Amino acid sequence: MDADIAVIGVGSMGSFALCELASMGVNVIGFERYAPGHDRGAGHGESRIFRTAYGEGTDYVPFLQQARDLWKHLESMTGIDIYTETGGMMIGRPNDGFLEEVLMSAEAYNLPHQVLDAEEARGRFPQHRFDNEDIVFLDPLAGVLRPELAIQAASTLATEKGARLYCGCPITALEPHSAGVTIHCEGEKFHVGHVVISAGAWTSRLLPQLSLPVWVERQIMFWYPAGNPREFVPDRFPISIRITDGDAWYALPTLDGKTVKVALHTEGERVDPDTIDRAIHTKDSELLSQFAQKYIPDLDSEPEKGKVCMYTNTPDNDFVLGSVSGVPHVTLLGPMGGHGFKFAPIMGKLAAEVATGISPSLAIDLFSPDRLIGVK
Ligand code: PYC
Repeated sequence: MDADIAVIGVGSMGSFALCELASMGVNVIGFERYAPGHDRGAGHGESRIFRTAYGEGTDYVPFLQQARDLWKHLESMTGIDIYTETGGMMIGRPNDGFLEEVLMSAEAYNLPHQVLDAEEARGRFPQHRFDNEDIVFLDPLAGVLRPELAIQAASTLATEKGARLYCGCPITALEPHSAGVTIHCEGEKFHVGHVVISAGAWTSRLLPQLSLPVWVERQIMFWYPAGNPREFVPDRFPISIRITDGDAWYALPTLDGKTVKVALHTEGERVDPDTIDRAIHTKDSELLSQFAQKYIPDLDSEPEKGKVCMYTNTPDNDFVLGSVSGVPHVTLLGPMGGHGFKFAPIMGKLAAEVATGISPSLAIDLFSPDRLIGVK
Protein backbone atom coordinates (compact mmCIF):
# COMPACT_ATOMS: atom_id res chain seq x y z
CA MET A 1 0.00 0.00 0.00
CA ASP A 2 1.41 3.42 -0.95
CA ALA A 3 -0.68 5.31 1.61
CA ASP A 4 -3.72 4.90 3.83
CA ILE A 5 -5.49 7.78 2.12
CA ALA A 6 -4.91 9.84 -1.03
CA VAL A 7 -6.38 13.28 -1.65
CA ILE A 8 -6.99 13.81 -5.36
CA GLY A 9 -6.84 17.55 -6.09
CA VAL A 10 -5.00 19.80 -3.63
CA GLY A 11 -6.97 22.96 -4.28
CA SER A 12 -9.40 24.86 -2.06
CA MET A 13 -10.96 21.84 -0.39
CA GLY A 14 -8.24 19.27 -0.95
CA SER A 15 -5.46 21.31 0.66
CA PHE A 16 -7.46 21.48 3.88
CA ALA A 17 -8.40 17.79 3.77
CA LEU A 18 -4.73 16.92 3.28
CA CYS A 19 -3.72 19.15 6.18
CA GLU A 20 -6.37 17.72 8.48
CA LEU A 21 -5.49 14.12 7.59
CA ALA A 22 -1.78 14.78 8.14
CA SER A 23 -2.60 16.45 11.49
CA MET A 24 -4.50 13.30 12.47
CA GLY A 25 -1.32 11.29 11.84
CA VAL A 26 -2.73 9.54 8.76
CA ASN A 27 -0.27 8.30 6.13
CA VAL A 28 -1.59 10.49 3.31
CA ILE A 29 -0.54 11.51 -0.22
CA GLY A 30 -1.92 14.50 -2.13
CA PHE A 31 -2.04 14.46 -5.92
CA GLU A 32 -2.29 17.83 -7.64
CA ARG A 33 -2.39 18.22 -11.43
CA TYR A 34 -0.74 21.67 -11.24
CA ALA A 35 0.66 23.17 -8.00
CA PRO A 36 -1.14 24.47 -4.89
CA GLY A 37 -2.50 27.98 -5.46
CA HIS A 38 -2.67 27.60 -9.27
CA ASP A 39 -5.05 29.65 -11.39
CA ARG A 40 -6.70 26.93 -13.50
CA GLY A 41 -9.56 25.90 -11.24
CA ALA A 42 -11.78 27.64 -8.71
CA GLY A 43 -9.36 28.60 -5.95
CA HIS A 44 -7.73 31.76 -7.25
CA GLY A 45 -8.62 35.40 -7.82
CA GLU A 46 -6.57 37.16 -5.11
CA SER A 47 -9.60 37.68 -2.89
CA ARG A 48 -12.75 35.72 -2.06
CA ILE A 49 -15.72 36.55 0.10
CA PHE A 50 -16.38 35.28 3.60
CA ARG A 51 -19.83 35.93 5.12
CA THR A 52 -21.97 34.33 7.82
CA ALA A 53 -25.68 35.23 7.31
CA TYR A 54 -26.33 33.02 4.35
CA GLY A 55 -28.70 33.64 1.47
CA GLU A 56 -27.97 30.21 -0.02
CA GLY A 57 -29.52 28.53 3.02
CA THR A 58 -29.76 28.90 6.78
CA ASP A 59 -28.45 25.34 7.17
CA TYR A 60 -25.01 26.55 6.07
CA VAL A 61 -24.54 28.87 9.07
CA PRO A 62 -22.99 26.34 11.50
CA PHE A 63 -20.46 25.42 8.81
CA LEU A 64 -19.61 29.09 8.35
CA GLN A 65 -19.22 29.64 12.06
CA GLN A 66 -16.74 26.79 12.28
CA ALA A 67 -15.02 27.83 9.06
CA ARG A 68 -14.41 31.29 10.53
CA ASP A 69 -12.68 29.80 13.57
CA LEU A 70 -10.59 27.58 11.30
CA TRP A 71 -9.55 30.47 9.04
CA LYS A 72 -8.32 32.30 12.11
CA HIS A 73 -6.59 29.16 13.31
CA LEU A 74 -4.76 28.83 9.98
CA GLU A 75 -3.58 32.41 10.32
CA SER A 76 -2.35 31.82 13.84
CA MET A 77 -0.55 28.61 12.82
CA THR A 78 1.19 30.16 9.81
CA GLY A 79 1.48 33.86 10.63
CA ILE A 80 0.12 34.57 7.14
CA ASP A 81 -2.50 37.25 6.59
CA ILE A 82 -5.30 35.19 5.02
CA TYR A 83 -8.57 36.60 6.37
CA THR A 84 -9.44 40.28 6.83
CA GLU A 85 -12.74 41.09 8.49
CA THR A 86 -14.13 44.02 6.52
CA GLY A 87 -17.82 43.52 7.24
CA GLY A 88 -20.21 42.80 4.42
CA MET A 89 -23.21 44.39 2.73
CA MET A 90 -26.03 42.40 1.10
CA ILE A 91 -27.94 44.90 -1.01
CA GLY A 92 -31.33 44.39 -2.63
CA ARG A 93 -35.08 44.57 -2.30
CA PRO A 94 -36.60 43.41 1.00
CA ASN A 95 -38.79 40.81 -0.74
CA ASP A 96 -35.89 39.17 -2.57
CA GLY A 97 -35.62 35.49 -1.63
CA PHE A 98 -31.86 35.71 -1.04
CA LEU A 99 -32.18 38.65 1.35
CA GLU A 100 -35.10 37.00 3.13
CA GLU A 101 -32.91 33.94 3.71
CA VAL A 102 -30.01 36.13 4.89
CA LEU A 103 -32.31 37.69 7.51
CA MET A 104 -33.78 34.33 8.47
CA SER A 105 -30.33 32.83 8.99
CA ALA A 106 -29.21 35.81 11.08
CA GLU A 107 -32.28 35.46 13.28
CA ALA A 108 -32.09 31.66 13.54
CA TYR A 109 -28.46 31.79 14.71
CA ASN A 110 -28.56 35.12 16.50
CA LEU A 111 -25.86 36.52 14.22
CA PRO A 112 -24.83 40.13 14.74
CA HIS A 113 -26.29 42.32 12.00
CA GLN A 114 -27.90 45.61 11.10
CA VAL A 115 -30.39 46.52 8.40
CA LEU A 116 -30.18 49.96 6.77
CA ASP A 117 -32.59 51.68 4.45
CA ALA A 118 -31.28 53.38 1.30
CA GLU A 119 -30.93 56.79 2.95
CA GLU A 120 -28.89 55.43 5.86
CA ALA A 121 -26.77 53.39 3.47
CA ARG A 122 -26.00 56.47 1.33
CA GLY A 123 -24.69 58.23 4.42
CA ARG A 124 -22.43 55.37 5.44
CA PHE A 125 -21.24 54.01 2.13
CA PRO A 126 -20.83 56.89 -0.33
CA GLN A 127 -18.83 54.68 -2.72
CA HIS A 128 -22.13 52.95 -3.66
CA ARG A 129 -25.31 54.18 -5.29
CA PHE A 130 -28.54 52.80 -3.83
CA ASP A 131 -32.04 52.64 -5.30
CA ASN A 132 -34.71 54.10 -3.01
CA GLU A 133 -36.30 50.66 -2.58
CA ASP A 134 -33.02 49.00 -1.51
CA ILE A 135 -32.24 47.68 1.91
CA VAL A 136 -28.75 46.84 3.08
CA PHE A 137 -28.08 43.95 5.42
CA LEU A 138 -24.77 44.46 7.25
CA ASP A 139 -22.83 41.38 8.34
CA PRO A 140 -19.97 42.51 10.61
CA LEU A 141 -18.34 39.07 10.48
CA ALA A 142 -17.94 39.11 6.70
CA GLY A 143 -14.61 39.77 5.05
CA VAL A 144 -11.99 38.92 2.51
CA LEU A 145 -10.03 35.70 2.15
CA ARG A 146 -6.82 35.41 0.13
CA PRO A 147 -7.35 32.14 -1.73
CA GLU A 148 -3.92 31.44 -3.26
CA LEU A 149 -2.15 32.18 0.03
CA ALA A 150 -4.66 30.04 1.93
CA ILE A 151 -4.24 27.00 -0.32
CA GLN A 152 -0.46 27.29 -0.27
CA ALA A 153 -0.46 27.71 3.51
CA ALA A 154 -2.69 24.65 4.07
CA SER A 155 -0.62 22.50 1.69
CA THR A 156 2.66 23.57 3.25
CA LEU A 157 1.29 22.86 6.71
CA ALA A 158 0.14 19.45 5.47
CA THR A 159 3.64 18.55 4.26
CA GLU A 160 5.16 19.85 7.49
CA LYS A 161 2.86 17.47 9.31
CA GLY A 162 3.99 14.54 7.19
CA ALA A 163 1.77 14.49 4.08
CA ARG A 164 3.48 13.68 0.77
CA LEU A 165 2.44 15.95 -2.08
CA TYR A 166 2.89 15.02 -5.74
CA CYS A 167 2.45 17.98 -8.07
CA GLY A 168 2.12 17.90 -11.85
CA CYS A 169 0.26 14.60 -11.48
CA PRO A 170 -3.06 14.51 -13.35
CA ILE A 171 -4.94 11.39 -12.34
CA THR A 172 -6.21 9.54 -15.38
CA ALA A 173 -8.34 6.88 -13.67
CA LEU A 174 -9.41 5.56 -10.29
CA GLU A 175 -10.33 1.95 -9.63
CA PRO A 176 -12.13 1.41 -6.33
CA HIS A 177 -12.13 -2.26 -5.29
CA SER A 178 -12.75 -4.28 -2.17
CA ALA A 179 -9.24 -3.71 -0.72
CA GLY A 180 -8.85 -0.02 -1.53
CA VAL A 181 -8.37 2.14 -4.59
CA THR A 182 -5.86 1.95 -7.44
CA ILE A 183 -4.86 5.36 -8.73
CA HIS A 184 -3.55 5.75 -12.27
CA CYS A 185 -1.25 8.70 -12.81
CA GLU A 186 0.29 8.91 -16.27
CA GLY A 187 1.49 5.33 -16.52
CA GLU A 188 2.21 4.95 -12.79
CA LYS A 189 -0.06 3.12 -10.36
CA PHE A 190 -0.54 3.85 -6.67
CA HIS A 191 -2.44 1.64 -4.24
CA VAL A 192 -4.18 3.31 -1.32
CA GLY A 193 -6.79 2.34 1.21
CA HIS A 194 -9.14 5.23 0.50
CA VAL A 195 -9.38 8.33 -1.69
CA VAL A 196 -10.82 11.77 -1.01
CA ILE A 197 -11.77 13.23 -4.39
CA SER A 198 -11.53 17.01 -4.37
CA ALA A 199 -10.82 17.49 -8.04
CA GLY A 200 -13.39 20.27 -8.65
CA ALA A 201 -14.18 20.51 -12.34
CA TRP A 202 -12.48 17.16 -13.02
CA THR A 203 -14.40 15.22 -10.33
CA SER A 204 -17.05 13.61 -12.51
CA ARG A 205 -14.38 12.30 -14.92
CA LEU A 206 -12.77 10.33 -12.12
CA LEU A 207 -15.98 8.43 -11.40
CA PRO A 208 -17.63 8.16 -14.84
CA GLN A 209 -19.68 5.20 -13.63
CA LEU A 210 -21.77 7.58 -11.46
CA SER A 211 -22.78 9.96 -14.30
CA LEU A 212 -22.84 12.78 -11.76
CA PRO A 213 -25.28 15.48 -12.94
CA VAL A 214 -22.76 18.30 -12.49
CA TRP A 215 -21.48 20.80 -15.01
CA VAL A 216 -18.64 23.28 -15.32
CA GLU A 217 -19.14 26.98 -16.08
CA ARG A 218 -16.72 29.66 -17.27
CA GLN A 219 -16.84 32.62 -14.87
CA ILE A 220 -14.81 35.82 -14.94
CA MET A 221 -13.57 38.19 -12.26
CA PHE A 222 -12.53 41.76 -13.11
CA TRP A 223 -10.44 44.45 -11.45
CA TYR A 224 -11.42 48.11 -12.03
CA PRO A 225 -9.10 51.03 -11.20
CA ALA A 226 -10.71 53.40 -8.66
CA GLY A 227 -10.57 57.19 -9.01
CA ASN A 228 -9.89 57.54 -5.31
CA PRO A 229 -8.51 54.18 -4.15
CA ARG A 230 -8.36 55.36 -0.51
CA GLU A 231 -12.15 55.08 -0.40
CA PHE A 232 -11.93 51.38 -1.32
CA VAL A 233 -9.47 50.04 1.26
CA PRO A 234 -10.67 47.15 3.48
CA ASP A 235 -11.44 49.50 6.42
CA ARG A 236 -13.77 51.66 4.36
CA PHE A 237 -15.24 49.38 1.72
CA PRO A 238 -16.82 46.18 3.08
CA ILE A 239 -17.36 43.29 0.70
CA SER A 240 -20.72 43.72 -0.99
CA ILE A 241 -23.21 41.60 -2.88
CA ARG A 242 -26.02 43.29 -4.79
CA ILE A 243 -28.91 41.01 -5.70
CA THR A 244 -30.94 41.66 -8.84
CA ASP A 245 -33.46 39.15 -10.23
CA GLY A 246 -31.51 36.07 -9.20
CA ASP A 247 -28.09 37.45 -10.16
CA ALA A 248 -25.50 38.57 -7.62
CA TRP A 249 -23.01 41.34 -8.36
CA TYR A 250 -20.17 41.41 -5.93
CA ALA A 251 -17.36 43.80 -5.08
CA LEU A 252 -14.34 43.44 -2.81
CA PRO A 253 -12.06 46.11 -1.37
CA THR A 254 -8.78 46.96 -3.02
CA LEU A 255 -5.84 44.83 -1.95
CA ASP A 256 -3.32 46.41 -4.33
CA GLY A 257 -4.21 50.00 -3.39
CA LYS A 258 -5.38 50.66 -6.94
CA THR A 259 -8.08 48.34 -8.25
CA VAL A 260 -11.40 47.00 -6.93
CA LYS A 261 -12.47 43.47 -7.78
CA VAL A 262 -16.00 43.25 -9.20
CA ALA A 263 -17.77 40.27 -10.75
CA LEU A 264 -21.15 38.88 -11.65
CA HIS A 265 -22.30 35.62 -10.09
CA THR A 266 -24.75 34.26 -12.64
CA GLU A 267 -25.18 31.34 -15.00
CA GLY A 268 -22.00 31.04 -17.05
CA GLU A 269 -21.14 29.37 -20.33
CA ARG A 270 -20.85 25.58 -19.94
CA VAL A 271 -17.32 24.43 -20.69
CA ASP A 272 -14.88 21.56 -20.61
CA PRO A 273 -12.18 22.16 -17.95
CA ASP A 274 -9.42 21.09 -20.34
CA THR A 275 -10.42 23.33 -23.24
CA ILE A 276 -11.99 26.33 -21.45
CA ASP A 277 -11.19 29.68 -23.03
CA ARG A 278 -9.04 31.46 -20.45
CA ALA A 279 -8.54 34.59 -22.54
CA ILE A 280 -10.56 37.70 -21.65
CA HIS A 281 -12.65 39.28 -24.42
CA THR A 282 -14.21 42.74 -24.60
CA LYS A 283 -17.72 41.30 -24.47
CA ASP A 284 -16.94 39.49 -21.20
CA SER A 285 -16.94 42.74 -19.23
CA GLU A 286 -19.62 44.77 -21.05
CA LEU A 287 -22.49 44.05 -18.69
CA LEU A 288 -20.34 44.30 -15.60
CA SER A 289 -18.86 47.65 -16.63
CA GLN A 290 -22.40 49.03 -17.03
CA PHE A 291 -23.26 47.75 -13.57
CA ALA A 292 -20.10 49.23 -12.04
CA GLN A 293 -20.72 52.60 -13.67
CA LYS A 294 -24.24 52.66 -12.29
CA TYR A 295 -23.67 51.42 -8.75
CA ILE A 296 -19.98 52.16 -7.97
CA PRO A 297 -19.38 55.20 -10.16
CA ASP A 298 -15.87 56.06 -8.94
CA LEU A 299 -14.59 52.97 -10.76
CA ASP A 300 -13.15 53.32 -14.27
CA SER A 301 -15.42 52.38 -17.15
CA GLU A 302 -13.04 49.59 -18.27
CA PRO A 303 -11.38 46.92 -16.15
CA GLU A 304 -7.60 46.81 -15.85
CA LYS A 305 -7.60 43.01 -15.94
CA GLY A 306 -9.79 39.95 -15.74
CA LYS A 307 -9.29 36.33 -14.74
CA VAL A 308 -11.27 33.27 -15.73
CA CYS A 309 -12.26 30.66 -13.17
CA MET A 310 -14.65 27.72 -13.10
CA TYR A 311 -17.74 26.89 -11.10
CA THR A 312 -18.71 23.23 -10.95
CA ASN A 313 -22.41 23.21 -10.21
CA THR A 314 -24.90 20.75 -8.81
CA PRO A 315 -28.59 20.85 -9.80
CA ASP A 316 -29.69 21.98 -6.30
CA ASN A 317 -26.71 24.33 -5.76
CA ASP A 318 -25.79 22.43 -2.58
CA PHE A 319 -22.35 21.00 -1.93
CA VAL A 320 -21.25 17.40 -2.28
CA LEU A 321 -19.53 15.75 0.67
CA GLY A 322 -19.63 12.14 1.82
CA SER A 323 -19.32 8.56 0.71
CA VAL A 324 -21.23 7.14 -2.24
CA SER A 325 -23.38 4.02 -1.91
CA GLY A 326 -21.87 1.17 -3.91
CA VAL A 327 -18.45 2.83 -4.37
CA PRO A 328 -16.13 1.56 -1.65
CA HIS A 329 -13.27 3.54 -0.13
CA VAL A 330 -14.20 6.85 -1.74
CA THR A 331 -15.14 10.17 -0.10
CA LEU A 332 -16.39 12.87 -2.43
CA LEU A 333 -15.38 16.40 -1.40
CA GLY A 334 -17.11 18.66 -3.88
CA PRO A 335 -18.07 19.99 -6.27
CA MET A 336 -19.08 23.08 -4.28
CA GLY A 337 -20.67 25.23 -7.01
CA GLY A 338 -19.78 28.90 -7.02
CA HIS A 339 -20.01 29.58 -3.30
CA GLY A 340 -17.69 27.06 -1.67
CA PHE A 341 -14.34 28.71 -1.07
CA LYS A 342 -15.23 30.32 2.26
CA PHE A 343 -16.07 26.84 3.65
CA ALA A 344 -12.80 25.17 2.65
CA PRO A 345 -11.29 24.53 6.11
CA ILE A 346 -14.45 23.03 7.60
CA MET A 347 -15.20 20.97 4.51
CA GLY A 348 -11.63 19.64 4.53
CA LYS A 349 -11.98 18.74 8.20
CA LEU A 350 -15.32 16.98 7.67
CA ALA A 351 -13.96 15.05 4.68
CA ALA A 352 -11.03 13.88 6.80
CA GLU A 353 -13.49 12.68 9.44
CA VAL A 354 -15.59 10.79 6.88
CA ALA A 355 -12.53 9.25 5.21
CA THR A 356 -11.16 7.98 8.53
CA GLY A 357 -14.52 6.64 9.70
CA ILE A 358 -15.03 9.25 12.44
CA SER A 359 -18.56 10.51 12.92
CA PRO A 360 -18.58 13.99 11.29
CA SER A 361 -18.56 16.84 13.79
CA LEU A 362 -21.43 18.54 11.89
CA ALA A 363 -24.34 16.77 10.20
CA ILE A 364 -23.58 16.50 6.48
CA ASP A 365 -26.76 14.82 5.20
CA LEU A 366 -27.56 17.92 3.12
CA PHE A 367 -24.44 17.24 1.07
CA SER A 368 -24.92 13.52 0.50
CA PRO A 369 -23.61 12.47 -2.94
CA ASP A 370 -26.35 9.84 -3.09
CA ARG A 371 -28.98 12.54 -3.67
CA LEU A 372 -27.45 13.14 -7.10
CA ILE A 373 -27.26 9.57 -8.30
CA GLY A 374 -29.80 8.95 -11.06
CA VAL A 375 -30.66 12.67 -11.38
CA LYS A 376 -30.59 13.74 -15.03
O1 PYC B 1 -20.08 32.92 -2.21
O2 PYC B 1 -19.78 34.99 -1.67
C1 PYC B 1 -19.78 34.09 -2.51
C2 PYC B 1 -19.49 34.38 -3.88
C3 PYC B 1 -19.41 35.59 -4.46
C4 PYC B 1 -19.16 35.35 -5.77
C5 PYC B 1 -19.06 34.06 -5.97
N1 PYC B 1 -19.29 33.46 -4.79
